[in-house]
Amino acid sequence: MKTVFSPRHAGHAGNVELVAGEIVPAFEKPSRAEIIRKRIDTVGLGPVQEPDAHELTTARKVHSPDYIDFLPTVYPEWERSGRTGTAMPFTWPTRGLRGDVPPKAIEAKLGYYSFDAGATFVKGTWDAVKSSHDTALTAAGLVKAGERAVFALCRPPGHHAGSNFMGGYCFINNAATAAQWFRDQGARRVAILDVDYHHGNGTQQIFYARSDVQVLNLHGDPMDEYPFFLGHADERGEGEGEGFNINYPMPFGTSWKEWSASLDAACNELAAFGPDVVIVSLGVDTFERDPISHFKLVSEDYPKIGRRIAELGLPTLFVMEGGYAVEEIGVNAVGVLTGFEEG
Ligand code: SP5
Ligand code: ZN
Repeated sequence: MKTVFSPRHAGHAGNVELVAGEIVPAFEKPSRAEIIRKRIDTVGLGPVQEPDAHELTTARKVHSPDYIDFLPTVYPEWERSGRTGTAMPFTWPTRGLRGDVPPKAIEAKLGYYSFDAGATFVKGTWDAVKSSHDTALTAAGLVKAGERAVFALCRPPGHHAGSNFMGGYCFINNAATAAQWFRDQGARRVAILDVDYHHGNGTQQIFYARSDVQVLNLHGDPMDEYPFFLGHADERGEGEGEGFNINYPMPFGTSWKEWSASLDAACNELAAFGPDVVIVSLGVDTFERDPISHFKLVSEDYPKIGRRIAELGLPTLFVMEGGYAVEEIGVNAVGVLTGFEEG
């Protein structure tokens, strides 16, 4: 399997996050991608290439153009306003406030275009975000050109980014952008299978009213788990999109037996939809020792995920999302891919 990977992800480094009242180093850090990259060589998964630069025209179809224009301006504006360090939102236009007036001040814009404080900026963030976007589209191009499956080793991840909001370490929704790109290239239907521990709230929101992109999400129950405010089983799409969004929320402590039953159900729905291509939002934060998650998958389970997806017999684009148990992230993420290749 070919991999697309950009060393430019490393510019998005040194960020901090707020956890239970304390500022700590962000869990989403460069070593995640580097360890996966090394594991690809260790197991001999296949060649690794850098992405080609892509225009943001496709991203502007799944995100609002003003949101895409905002992202590269954040850190320069943050510095112009006299600040240093990590740029992070801290004021949001919630219920009863004016969320319809785009503000001028950078700290207000950060809140206007986010749902939490988890998407933070340093100097190299925009360049890394753009390289992650380019990685997904370059990998999509290889699938279109006939590869059975390609791995987009994206960093930062994307599935929490919605049409006009960032959050949860995500800025541009790489999987959604790739789905739109496949549609524009003539794919009639595209399925996104999101196996990250957290609900892909951005991906759901982007495609919620569409019937051409099916979105399937396996995740921690939003009654108890981040991102909390979306991802319930009764969210099935709206209008044209009714029936094309399917959620599989699961309780803390879920292990392979129950998790794989949801994966099976999702794969059956996916097969019935009959897409031309599958995009897997590949998070491995379902792992038993993930520091911020509560599922109980073990390393031996990840190849089984790949084998189940391979059974679909469809062209497949794997897009890297979350996973914070850094020591095992290479074994687990690449395990899915080797499992797929054996399947
Ligand atoms: C792409 C992705 O996986 N994003 C996840 C963002 C999660 N951010 C919120 C994390 C809340 C962590 N709870 C603290 C537990 C630390 N012991
Ligand atoms: Zn996650």
